[in-house]
Amino acid sequence: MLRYDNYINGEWVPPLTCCYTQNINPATGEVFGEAAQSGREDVDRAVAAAKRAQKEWRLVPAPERAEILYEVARILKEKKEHLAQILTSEMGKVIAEARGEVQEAIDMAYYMAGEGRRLFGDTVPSELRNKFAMSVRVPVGIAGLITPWNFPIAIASWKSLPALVAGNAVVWKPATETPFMAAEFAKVYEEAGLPKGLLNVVFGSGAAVGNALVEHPEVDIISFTGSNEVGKAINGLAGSLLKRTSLEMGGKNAVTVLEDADIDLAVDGIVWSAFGTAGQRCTACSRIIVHKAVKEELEEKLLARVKALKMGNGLDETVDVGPVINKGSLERIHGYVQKGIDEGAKLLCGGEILSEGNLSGGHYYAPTLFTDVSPEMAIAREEIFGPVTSIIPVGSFEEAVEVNNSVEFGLSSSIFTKDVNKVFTAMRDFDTGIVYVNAGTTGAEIHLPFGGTKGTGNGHRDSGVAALDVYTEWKSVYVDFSGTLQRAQIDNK
Ligand code: UN1
Repeated sequence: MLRYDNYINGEWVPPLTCCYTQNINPATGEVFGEAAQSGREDVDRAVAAAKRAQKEWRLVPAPERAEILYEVARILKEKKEHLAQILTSEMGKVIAEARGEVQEAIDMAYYMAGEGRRLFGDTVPSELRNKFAMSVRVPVGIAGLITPWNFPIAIASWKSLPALVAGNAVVWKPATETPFMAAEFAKVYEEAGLPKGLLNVVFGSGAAVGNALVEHPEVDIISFTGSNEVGKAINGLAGSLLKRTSLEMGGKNAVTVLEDADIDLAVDGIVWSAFGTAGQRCTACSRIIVHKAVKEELEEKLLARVKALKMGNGLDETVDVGPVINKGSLERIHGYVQKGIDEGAKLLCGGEILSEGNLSGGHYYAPTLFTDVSPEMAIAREEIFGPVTSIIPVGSFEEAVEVNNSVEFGLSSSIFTKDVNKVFTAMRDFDTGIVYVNAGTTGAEIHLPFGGTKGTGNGHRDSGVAALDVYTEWKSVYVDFSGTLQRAQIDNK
């Protein structure tokens, strides 16, 4: 059995609590490892190591820091298949998606390495003679990263790479469900030559390790991806300490299908966005807003495709949908399905926990499609985070926009239409951080900002150049070369 200890100051060290928690393969229910269950003292040690290492790292020229990121990209590429296999065994997503996720981390490493040669500031004309004015980016200090299990390496890369290239040190609490990927990612950094203490991994629960990170006076910024509930709690705690937070939370993303849409293409987009990763993406399509004129055609074609999805262990290349992460998740999803039925939605297929034959022991939920759902129902408002999606019929484009925007989240939305005027109107009026045209709601690329409005986040973005705003402070510098004391804000013209 594998055992994952904490990674602190470049060493693999057991937790001071001496306890470990089991890591379970969601496809089979088998225990295949255990990870440290750390406490506050382990976080203290990691933060102390980060503090020491960052003192020197901030002075290393950014292009030189970036050299290590290029190495990270190269090693990730070399280990891509190995990492993808582990990812599927630990988290459950099908192997093709696991490869795609590792690729997302590779792309992010190349992209952020490039940023090491930019990290642009501004030079501006001074209001006074013989004076120079500019702004530069400086590191925030120590970044506390709290990452989820559904994208255990991609999301960790979105946060750790910009933090490091900008000159910060990192203390990272990965999700308890996916410690193996975190340990493997730390090994990649180690192999790439990242100096000791700049990336520390502390395994353990949110209540113990997460809270300790948020409360630690030497941790300058918390970047979190996860549930709305936890994000709000972090924000409350960090706010009272005047600590910067970057929060990425839920979604209730919709695909809108208008009467002039290419229905086959829309079906492709919906199946991929709703059932890929077993619906466990914060960008997953969990609402389908369809114009009444094409509802029947869409329903029929979609139902045929959903019924044909093959479930099983994601290591089997022919499987379309893998397991969900754990038993608790199965129960939560099933609870939502029950609620949908109780509230009068029509169940077209799915709606059950599967455990027969090759699915026994795993956590499988049948791909589920509801229709005749109204926007007030719980299944149309709350994030389910599983393979469940709902058709909501509407009478017009305007009504579709209204329904799209009626939820508390604002991450991703999509529209299928050939009408260019509606495309641009949707781009403007969909109240989400990401908008797709003639594609599903998933598949954001790392060179653009990732994040959302309303209950999805607090205004910050992961990935893209926007990520640098999370991990840097602006410093404004004035250089006076006049040899006299020139005073600003004095009316001496
Ligand atoms: C998430 O589910 O938290 O856009 C991230 C996408 C992926 C990332 C999803 N690139 O679907």
